[in-house]
Amino acid sequence: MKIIHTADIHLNKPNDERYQALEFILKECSVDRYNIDLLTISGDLYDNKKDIFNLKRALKELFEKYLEKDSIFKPKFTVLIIPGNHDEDLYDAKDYLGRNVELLCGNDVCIKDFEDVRIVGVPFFKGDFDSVISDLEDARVDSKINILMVHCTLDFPEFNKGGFGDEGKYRYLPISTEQLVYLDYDYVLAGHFHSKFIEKPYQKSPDSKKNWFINPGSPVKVTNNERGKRKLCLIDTEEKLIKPIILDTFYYDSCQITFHPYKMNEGFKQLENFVNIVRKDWDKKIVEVEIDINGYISIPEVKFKEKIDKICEGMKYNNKTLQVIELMNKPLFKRFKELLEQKELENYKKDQILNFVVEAFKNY
Ligand SMILES: [Mn+2]
Repeated sequence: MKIIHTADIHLNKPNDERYQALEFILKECSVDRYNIDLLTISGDLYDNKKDIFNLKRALKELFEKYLEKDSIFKPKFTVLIIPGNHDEDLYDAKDYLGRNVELLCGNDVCIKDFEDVRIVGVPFFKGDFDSVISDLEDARVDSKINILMVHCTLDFPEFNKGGFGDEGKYRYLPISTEQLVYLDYDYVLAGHFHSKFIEKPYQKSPDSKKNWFINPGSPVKVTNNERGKRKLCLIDTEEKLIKPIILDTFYYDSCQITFHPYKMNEGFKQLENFVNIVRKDWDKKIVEVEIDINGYISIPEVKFKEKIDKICEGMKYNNKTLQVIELMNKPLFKRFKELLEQKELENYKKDQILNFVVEAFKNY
């Protein structure tokens, strides 16, 4: 079975960047290249209940466009959705979002069977994962590949705070690796951790089968914690393949550049490198860029700004640099620098010392 897995789209209103991201995902699911059977959305499809009525109507149209119009696309995949902590109250078991779109909710544990795969969904609840462990044990079948859909926090070190969008304070539905090992599902298709794509194996013992915990990260920028291009996860259960699909959806990227007065070119080069990486997406208007420039410069401010403007070509930046030409020309500073250069020290150490001296003497 071929699956594309996503979560945390946080839809707000029809036709914004998040909504466009969902359309982008459905397009990806419809292309022959992937030929998928299933799209899984593990929670937080909706952001909040504001405008939910219009949103559901728009969503139904969108799903219909990709799942029902046989002439344009090949609507042969199913969509499975579980509620997350943002949208746990926003579903009604009677909601109809289109053909082959199914909500796994209404019970503590929901089962959807395919030929050789069993999907078990846990709709989000504010409680203890232990309370559903025995249901999940019962739901597992040996004759099939077992896949768990859950919106949760896991005890992996990758799950540090800041990665949950704007809800870093809360640890929703904490699950431990021991619990997952005990349950022994082949794949856990998770959601909730926005910032990073995580694929992590876990197993009962070194010689037992390898299971996978997969968290795709948000497929679109929700907050500035989600940095870099967004991804989906492609899973092929027969080929045992797990692969990120890099998306052209709206994302956020940032850089901080510290200028050193005695090697200005390095700073310009770093900025150029960053701008080159995001330039294409900037032109396509799919990236929000934040550039912070700080440190000390040894060329006149006007010249510096001209150079930065030329590199950034329209991208906005924050310039907090301080010009220290006078200090650089002071005989004492020159002498200190010469002496430092003669020392047998690693270059980065010399930089650190010089920075410290510039910092200490900048006002003299
Ligand atoms: Mn979320």
